[in-house]
Amino acid sequence: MLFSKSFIPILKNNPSEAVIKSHKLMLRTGMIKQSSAGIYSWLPLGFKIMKKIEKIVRDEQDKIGAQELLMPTIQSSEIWKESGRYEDYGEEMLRIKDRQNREMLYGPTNEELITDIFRTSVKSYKSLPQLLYHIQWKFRDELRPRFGIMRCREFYMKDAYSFDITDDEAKFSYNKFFLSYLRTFKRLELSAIPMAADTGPIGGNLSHEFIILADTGESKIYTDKRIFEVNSDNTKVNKESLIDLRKDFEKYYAVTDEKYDKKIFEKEVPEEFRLKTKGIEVGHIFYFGDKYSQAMKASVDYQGKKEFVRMGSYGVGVSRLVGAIIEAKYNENDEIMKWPISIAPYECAIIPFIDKKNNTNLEKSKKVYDHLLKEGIEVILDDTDENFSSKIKKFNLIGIPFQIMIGNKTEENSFEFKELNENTQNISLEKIIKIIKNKKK
Ligand code: 5CA
Repeated sequence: MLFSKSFIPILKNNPSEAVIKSHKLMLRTGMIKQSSAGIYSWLPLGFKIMKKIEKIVRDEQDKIGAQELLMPTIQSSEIWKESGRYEDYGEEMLRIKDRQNREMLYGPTNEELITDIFRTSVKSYKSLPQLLYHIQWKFRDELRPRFGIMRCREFYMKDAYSFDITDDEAKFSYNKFFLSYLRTFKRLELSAIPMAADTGPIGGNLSHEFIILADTGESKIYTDKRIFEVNSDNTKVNKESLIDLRKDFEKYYAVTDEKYDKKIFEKEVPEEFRLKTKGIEVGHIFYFGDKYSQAMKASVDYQGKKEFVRMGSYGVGVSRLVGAIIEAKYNENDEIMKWPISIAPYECAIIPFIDKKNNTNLEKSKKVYDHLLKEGIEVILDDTDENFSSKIKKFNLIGIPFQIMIGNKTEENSFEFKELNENTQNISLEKIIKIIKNKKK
């Protein structure tokens, strides 16, 4: 991409309406544009990042054997009346009438719709377990949308649903998602901790929120610091290993506000390990047994009778993750953002010093650009005649992890090269390519 042709509407200063750093940076670098309260357009830079996050989320769902489908954003009120949630959901649900005066709604979540799909198609326990997911826009008419895309009204979510025959099997499914979430957040270079949580309007009695620590987070958390040391690498996807994994985490106190009990916290956690802080909820998983299957009559043939299936649901805030990663990675004082390479909008920026009278630097840059593209590196070349130091500032904000600077002193095959937050080095193009490719592995 040539910067002159890109659609990245950068603002000179931080926008005054934003209070947290992710919101400021997203508006400033033209990642999003508000269209009305809590509703945003995703501009190319922000959209590219979100799509890369989505790909990692999808990949980890596929790895535990979940199958992707796509349900619509607009749902009929009928199925919500069956489950009993049509009234319960209250004003957060956006209700719409079509031209036949039928009551419709913009889906805030999909337990009902997936249960309806399941019950019309699956008849025997032999088809279980079924793990189904989709990645789709949701709408919740939040009373106070704020912090940009962190708490907005229209957001992009991965929601998965599991169907099993027994409690034991259903918990195995739950634990598969538990592991897949740890893996997903690790690939996004986030340290997310699973915390015992309330189930709210989704229901059930087993639930974990996955929280990343951030002062600007809206969830209050109480935890034993030793939970950060738990290692989930090399966990196999079998019942025993997954039960052990849950136990490894659950031996440490880690709860959200609604579950907090001061007495238990102080009894279970030695003082030096106590941590009371705030965090951002990036994922939430629930086990609710036959709550929906019974209400909506979703049963399968099992041992000569009809048995209501046991269900769980599993959400990741794909659009919220964009903001959460900025909260975790953006150094606001130095105005340097560094995206993990796996989700960076571009992997490398070429930043030439451009002299209007002499275009040798631009020509050198274009050669490097072509070479990197041929090597499969995603690259953006700043061919504008903005001054060099503001170009550097701009790329520090955009957060592309590698920069190549090209000036009058650049020699034949020795380039000023830097990984953000590291020192500059003068090295050959071959070495640069090697470093970037290594990082991508
Ligand atoms: N049906 C369940 C699981 S699929 C469910 O809806 N869970 S949830 O309500 O916890 O939402 C899942 C994830 O979506 C949350 O963990 C959060 O990361 C994200 N999310 C929820 N509400 C918003 C919002 N208003 N703005 C941005 N992201 C949100």
